[in-house]
Amino acid sequence: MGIAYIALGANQADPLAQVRAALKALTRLPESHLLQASSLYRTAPLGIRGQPDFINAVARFETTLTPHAMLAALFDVEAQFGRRRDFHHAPRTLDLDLLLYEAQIIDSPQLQLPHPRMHLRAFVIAPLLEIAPDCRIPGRGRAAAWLPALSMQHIEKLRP
Ligand code: PH2
Ligand code: MG
Ligand code: MG
Repeated sequence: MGIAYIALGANQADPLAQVRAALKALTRLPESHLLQASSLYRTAPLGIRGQPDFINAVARFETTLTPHAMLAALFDVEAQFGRRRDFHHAPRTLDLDLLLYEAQIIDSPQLQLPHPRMHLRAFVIAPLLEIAPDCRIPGRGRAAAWLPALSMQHIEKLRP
């Protein structure tokens, strides 16, 4: 049994509805229990130009899936939501990224844990801190310590 954190993101085809529907779909993730979800955030695209704003959120799960099995289950949900992998950073109806799994450090071709760029992304760190204020990122220290450096990234917490 492990605790895992997942980031949700969408910037196509009514992203607000996509992320809401994805949270509902994630309550049916095999061998897993959705414990808590953050607010939804409207966020400016980071590292990509000329794309619409994203809706992002983070959720915490308890699971008996292994990290790789969880990744495969997340790909299944992305596919259900019509995700196409046309090119790197293509606009997406739904992106589900495994951020953390317990304090595991994994560096395989399919999966890197912790997510290698999570500490550089306000759209991950802010929602993560909302549901896990004391969260630590293996190798990077307290998640909260990264937030000040990300203050120029535009994110807006949406009302429930
Ligand atoms: N995801 C990316 C790249 N850039 N920017 C925002 N605001 N939100 C995302 O989810 C996002 C991004 C790659 O997956
Ligand atoms: Mg992804
Ligand atoms: Mg991503």
